Amino acid sequence: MINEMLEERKLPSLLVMNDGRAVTRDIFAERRAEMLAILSDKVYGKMPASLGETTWEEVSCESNIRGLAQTRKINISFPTPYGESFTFPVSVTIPNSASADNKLPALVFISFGYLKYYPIEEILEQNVIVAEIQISDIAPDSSQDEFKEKMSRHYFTDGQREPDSFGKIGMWAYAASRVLDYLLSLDCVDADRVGVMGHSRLGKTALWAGANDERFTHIFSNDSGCCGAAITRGKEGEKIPRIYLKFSYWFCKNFSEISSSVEDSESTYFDQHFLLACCAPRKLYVASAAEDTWADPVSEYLCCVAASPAWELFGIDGFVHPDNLPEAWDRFADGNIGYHLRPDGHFLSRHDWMRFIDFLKK
Ligand code: GTR
Repeated sequence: MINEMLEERKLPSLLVMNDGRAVTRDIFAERRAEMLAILSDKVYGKMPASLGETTWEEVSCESNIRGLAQTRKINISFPTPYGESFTFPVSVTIPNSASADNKLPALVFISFGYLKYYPIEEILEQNVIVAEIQISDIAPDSSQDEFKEKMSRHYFTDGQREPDSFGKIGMWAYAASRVLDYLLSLDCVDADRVGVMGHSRLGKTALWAGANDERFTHIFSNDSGCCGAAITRGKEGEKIPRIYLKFSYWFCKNFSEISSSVEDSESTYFDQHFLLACCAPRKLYVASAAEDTWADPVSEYLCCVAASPAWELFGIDGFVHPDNLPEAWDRFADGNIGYHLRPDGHFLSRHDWMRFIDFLKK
């Protein structure tokens, strides 16, 4: 049943190189580079090359959460093309149990800054380090700044972007990688379990961060929908022309070219399973919500199925799932792609967090 549903979406092939060669495990790295190039060029814009080391400075360190943890406020800086560095804050909460002898998993949480999305006490009780960045510190989530403020000011003269320069999603994702630079310098962080997570537009961002930066071992997307974890062809709810109309600043300028054609399988040669496949063979987790029809849980589920062959190429399980669509409360997390369908609508809940943390700790 699921394969038939997928066939109806008429997706471009994941494991065929642009020149027609079949992709084997030995050349998957080349295929990943091709897929990243397509997504960079047409959707999210190019990630800038690193111009030097990321540095950091601790601004404060306080005991927090009933003495369970400490919260360090750190300013992260990285060099930019015009010579000055760009600095943004991150709040890193580290359970007291963490040490060089007891390394803990860590998560970069790309955040809107709403506390209701962050059950921090329960996360800490699970012995996980969380580094929270707030996107407004990196680039405002709006087109009103005309790409002249915060990080943009260091990349564009008078807000002028090249056709393939990154949009806001790319900037937030780039910043998540700079936080990872910091986390990996801490001897209490388990480098084999460092994830990136975000909800909705920030779920798209977490996927793009994880697709690009292979040091992220676990990638978590919550309700990311259109241009995130949902297949575009045949998608319900939000579609490309609409997302482009309202949120073109999330993407590169070239996105305008595909905004009308991406659902036409003849003229577009990619879909969102390419984005998920760029995370292979690492651990990927996609969470959907049953009533979130704007994001489209069915298209998110099918995208996991469509991306799975990239993992299987490595002789490991990709998405292990039954031959039917999920029901609310279903969770499939035996393979290297995990998935759950929560009841209710579009938000980041305690339930989602706890499933993510299980997967990170597994
Ligand atoms: C919606 C947008 C979605 C999703 C969401 C969010 O308005 O259409 O793509 O990203 O915002 O970020 O909450």
